[in-house]
Amino acid sequence: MPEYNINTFSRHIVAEQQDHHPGAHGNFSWLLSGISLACKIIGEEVRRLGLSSAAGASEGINVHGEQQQKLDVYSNNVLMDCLGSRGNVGLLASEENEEPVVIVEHPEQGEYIVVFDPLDGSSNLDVNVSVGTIFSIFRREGGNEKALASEVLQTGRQQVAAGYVVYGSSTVLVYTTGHGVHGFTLDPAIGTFVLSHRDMKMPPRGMIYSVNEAYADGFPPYCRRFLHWLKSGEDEALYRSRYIGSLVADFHRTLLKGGIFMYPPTSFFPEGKLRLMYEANPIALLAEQAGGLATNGTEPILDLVPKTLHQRVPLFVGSRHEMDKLHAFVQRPLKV
Ligand code: FDP
Repeated sequence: MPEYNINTFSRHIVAEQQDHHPGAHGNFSWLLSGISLACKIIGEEVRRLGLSSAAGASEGINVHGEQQQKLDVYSNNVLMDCLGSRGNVGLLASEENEEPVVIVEHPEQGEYIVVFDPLDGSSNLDVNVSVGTIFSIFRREGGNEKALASEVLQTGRQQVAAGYVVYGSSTVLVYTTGHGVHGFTLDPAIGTFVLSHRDMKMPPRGMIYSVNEAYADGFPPYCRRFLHWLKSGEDEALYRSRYIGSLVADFHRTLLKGGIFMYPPTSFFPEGKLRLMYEANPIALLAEQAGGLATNGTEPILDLVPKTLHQRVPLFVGSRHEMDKLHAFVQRPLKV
């Protein structure tokens, strides 16, 4: 009989649980399988977009005043349903909802919090560019006097897991529970995520920088100086530029090939555009776990204390070499 060895996402998370939490009852694995199910459903709709009625803008404007796509709303509903029915999720917080949704009030039953961006990069949908889902998982702190909704406001270091799914030329799920970063490719023939990238490491140095250069005149001086250095050819570095404008896809490339992705403060977005809780935090945990780094220019993203669910943050993420170079251009020393 031919040898057969298929390592699926479910099998991998159960093995991780046995290795690192032998006493666990499988609640966490059950939660992650809810995310994988939701992302398969969303991925299928993304693939059929030009054919289905889910194409185009919805009538709604989201909490940030942005035009929602029908698929943003659909993806949000799918995740709310798949995670809300697991029985162990206490709170769900999404880019598309102003406030966190309380699913199970009691922290001992609803022991997890999931924060997510259901469809990141969705302004690229109508031109067939890769989009993604990003998620971040926390444990409920419980037993304190805080309002339920504010339990979500934990630092990135407190994440128990984070990951994303990129709906690109293939559908790839990348996640970490703090024991390395692992990538799984959806095998459409069997409808299962199969381990394809074990223990991913970001190269210590890359040859690509990624930023929306159209805003460069509005960047702080240290960013402009760093950008100038990237293009100078000094240090035997011949950088190429790549910017998709879809965070998950831009980060996925940075994880695999190294280099740096930046969304600095701009004149239009003085605090940066990206969101701390459901964009920067999960990306930062993955980057650190893969040997890279993510900061807001001066502090590691994972150390920032969130004040609100939808707060924005400047994001610089990438290989150690490029991140060190960037910080050398920042006036204030980095507090790492
Ligand atoms: P989008 O608005 O299409 O959802 O935060 C959202 C995001 O995309 C990121 O995915 C992307 O990196 C960024 O915005 C792109 O912003 P710019 O168009 O300003 O470059």
